[in-house]
Amino acid sequence: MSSDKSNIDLYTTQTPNGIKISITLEELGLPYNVHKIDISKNTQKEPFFLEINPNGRIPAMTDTFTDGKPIRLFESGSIMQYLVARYDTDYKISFPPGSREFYEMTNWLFFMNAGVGPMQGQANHFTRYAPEHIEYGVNRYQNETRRLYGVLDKHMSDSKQDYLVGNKCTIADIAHWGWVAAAFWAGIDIEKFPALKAWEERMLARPAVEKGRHVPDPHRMKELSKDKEAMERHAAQSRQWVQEGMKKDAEQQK
Ligand SMILES: N[C@@H](CCC(=O)N[C@@H](CS)C(=O)NCC(=O)O)C(=O)O
Repeated sequence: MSSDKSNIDLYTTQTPNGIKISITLEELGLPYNVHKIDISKNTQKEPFFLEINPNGRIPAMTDTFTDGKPIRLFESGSIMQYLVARYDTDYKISFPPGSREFYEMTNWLFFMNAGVGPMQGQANHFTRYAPEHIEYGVNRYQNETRRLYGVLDKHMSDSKQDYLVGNKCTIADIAHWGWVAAAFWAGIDIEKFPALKAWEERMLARPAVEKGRHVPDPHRMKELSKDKEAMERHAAQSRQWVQEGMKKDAEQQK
């Protein structure tokens, strides 16, 4: 039996990595079931979830593959590549495999997933979640994130196009959006990157970004960025479970 129809279950949390997938699904107009994974309660480390993503991190996804059997997907970049390869047959948010633009889109997708995501994630960690202020860690990761933002800003400003590749919103743009929209959380001032800021706002005006960013919970980064007390409360709550999760992970490796 073969299946061309989607049967998508998305396991996610409302984070920059999680909303990459809900926004992609909304852009493609695909139906999907959402399973909220509470990372503050370590649900991502439960056996049922590790069957889908052995790395114990969101986002993860299952679908019925073309052979009619279930397929699991993990790593946000891999999930996005799967979704466009299988369902974006009109190249609404991608380019034909083998084309020049396809490889340029892949360049920026990997730039996000191996560069901006990990560096900004560590900047978040040292700026918001570390139990003590470690100047070296804060500087190292904020500076590296700023450097990467500078690369993006220059690219947007030099190309004079609306999106990262070929003047079309693709998975490369979608992958970056949630991170750039949360720059302040890592201590990065987006005003210093005007072309990138304009791109971030252009992306937000897209109906699929507006819909997908609120999965599975409301995206509150814009509001949070204007409220210092709420920021501190949010950081304190997150710090607690991030530290507990790290302790559990370390104990398991002993
Ligand atoms: N490289 C992974 C990163 C995934 C990731 O770090 N997810 C975070 C949330 S944004 C997570 O699940 N954290 C829970 C944990 O660290 O246990 C991807 O792109 O999918």
